[in-house]
Amino acid sequence: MDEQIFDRQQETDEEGRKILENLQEIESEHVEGEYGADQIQILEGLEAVRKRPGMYIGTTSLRGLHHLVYEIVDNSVDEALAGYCNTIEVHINPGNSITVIDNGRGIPVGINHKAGLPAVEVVFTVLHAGGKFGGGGYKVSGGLHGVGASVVNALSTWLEVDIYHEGKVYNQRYERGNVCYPLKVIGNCEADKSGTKVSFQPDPEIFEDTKFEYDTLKNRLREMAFLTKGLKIELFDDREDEEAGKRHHTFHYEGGIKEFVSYLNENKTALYEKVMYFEGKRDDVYVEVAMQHNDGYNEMVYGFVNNINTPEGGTHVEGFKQAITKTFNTYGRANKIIKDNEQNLSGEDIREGITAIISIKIEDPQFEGQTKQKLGNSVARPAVENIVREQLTYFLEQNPAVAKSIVEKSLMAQRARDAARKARDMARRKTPLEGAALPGKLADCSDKDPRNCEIYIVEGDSAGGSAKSARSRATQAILPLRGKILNVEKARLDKIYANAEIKAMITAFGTGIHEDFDISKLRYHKIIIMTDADVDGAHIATLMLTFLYRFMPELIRQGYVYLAQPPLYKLEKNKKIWYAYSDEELNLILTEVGRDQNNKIQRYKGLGEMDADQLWETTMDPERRVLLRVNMDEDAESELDMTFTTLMGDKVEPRREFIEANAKYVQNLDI
Ligand code: TTJ
Repeated sequence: MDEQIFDRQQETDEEGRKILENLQEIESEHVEGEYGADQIQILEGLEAVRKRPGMYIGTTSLRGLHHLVYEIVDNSVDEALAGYCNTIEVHINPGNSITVIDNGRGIPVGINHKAGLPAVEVVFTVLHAGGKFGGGGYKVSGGLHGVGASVVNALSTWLEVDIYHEGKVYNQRYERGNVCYPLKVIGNCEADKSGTKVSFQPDPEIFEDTKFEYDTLKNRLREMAFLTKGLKIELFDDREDEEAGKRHHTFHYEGGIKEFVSYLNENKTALYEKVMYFEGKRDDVYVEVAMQHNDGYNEMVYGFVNNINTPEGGTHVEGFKQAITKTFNTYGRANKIIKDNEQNLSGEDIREGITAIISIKIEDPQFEGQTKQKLGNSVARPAVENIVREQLTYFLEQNPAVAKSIVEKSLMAQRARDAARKARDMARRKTPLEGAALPGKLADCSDKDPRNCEIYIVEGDSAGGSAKSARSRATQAILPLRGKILNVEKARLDKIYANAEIKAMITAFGTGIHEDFDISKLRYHKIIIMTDADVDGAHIATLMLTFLYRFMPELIRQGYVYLAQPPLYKLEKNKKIWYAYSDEELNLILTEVGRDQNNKIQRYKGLGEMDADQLWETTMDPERRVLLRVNMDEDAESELDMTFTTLMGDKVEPRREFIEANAKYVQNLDI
């Protein structure tokens, strides 16, 4: 591997040179001497960003707000990938401005002759100066999300940049994209210090919400650190007004994605000790793969291209899958673990319980698919396939005990899968035309237009009964489930398909699952999980969310899944009634109505304590209820698996931690 690293260093030097060259070629349409005309063009460019921010950052929601930070950090990560930077600091400042500091070479301060401006000013004021450097080697910025630092500048009330270079500190400030003054020297620094510091304040005229979520940044920055071995990323919450107080995290992984896999398997039981790690370069595609099986049944395969995750997979993930399917079958046959009369292992069998990261760097990534999150470059397939096949074959020969445990687990998976398939075929045969019949316990609604329809999944038969009498029959369906549903994290497919509660949900929704999943067949556009407002209820809700996430993640991604919010308290006073959904709310109401002995306060312990009218009024009436929509952070999806593992996994400690943190989780609805 030493050779490889050496190789890469030479290339990255080359990269730096190319970027510099590119930087001098960016705005060829700018005519020398016409500074005024150039300025107008720049301003028009950034004005376009402010007019249609969605076109540049996708959304002006909280997600778009956080993308501003990733956009700036990506530039520093590029400098780290080029081999010139090993530390990045991110600060959330009081007032929700952000500061990013790196110890790279510093954005060039020299005059870019074509623009007649310092290069740094070009970076922050010319649209596309960020990502579109052209053939400048692997860059994290300018990928799927990469829009360039100028977009961040345009969408900030102010932005300031300091550059530390050869003993001097350079500085420039912008307001809503406009230059406040020419680049100037504001002081001296140690001669050997270098780096870039950028601070910016997202514009409340643009963003719906300008308050950063520490955990959102934390999760994505952790992922970035895992993906860039050796890079230290620090996050500081310097806000004064946070209940949580000042927080700080440091992420630094010498092992990179190898440690990423260990982290994802942390709360599971690994099938063998080692995390496999394969690395190489082929046809200009730099490939890194890390994998380890656990004794569970889920597949966690995450693809990244230039540090951006690819939830829809693509050629890099296909290459990986092909490689392991072929290699394990070849090994199993050669070593007689798979008998001559037995069928080949399928890819799914081999991937049962696998945790794998496939991270590639490629010069000109092409993204395809519905949401442009699927890698299309065909060159990536054989690159990953060959590197994994070669190095995995060698690994298995060196580690026969590991090889045997994986092939044997795969054989068991194959048997379970066969059994599940037979059961499914039987079920299908019963109702060949319409698919399986609707479950007996379902009280369906009469409206047949899914857009108008909702289904309440209710914990317990008694609450189910109340919900059935309370509901609006036309549009609300009720499916009562008995007690705790099966934990799909701990069960194999045959057992999952045999579970009555799970079968009922699958048939009621109408979409099918896995490869049969078809969202256009969804029978209800709101799937509402209704459980008691206590720890047990939260646990049941989590079991259901786990099932939905593992088997029908699109329902969550597309925003069809909700949590009902039953009240915690009822307050009766002088024949008037108030409902409170939290302790704070109860306090507010009490402050308003006065605290005296006329108050009758009831704490609801479960849905069952409410009669049908109360349930309707407080939790089910579309005019009055509060629903929480479940969403997930698509920018750090790997964290989601961690959450579910922590919740549902084997080890006892982490699970307790979760249940304590659960109240927040359910309220935020971010899973
Ligand atoms: C580019 O190639 C020549 C030497 O400097 C390289 C460079 O620009 N490095 C660089 C940029 N390091 N850090 C940045 C950077 C950091 C932040 C926080 C924001 C931006 C836009 C760039």
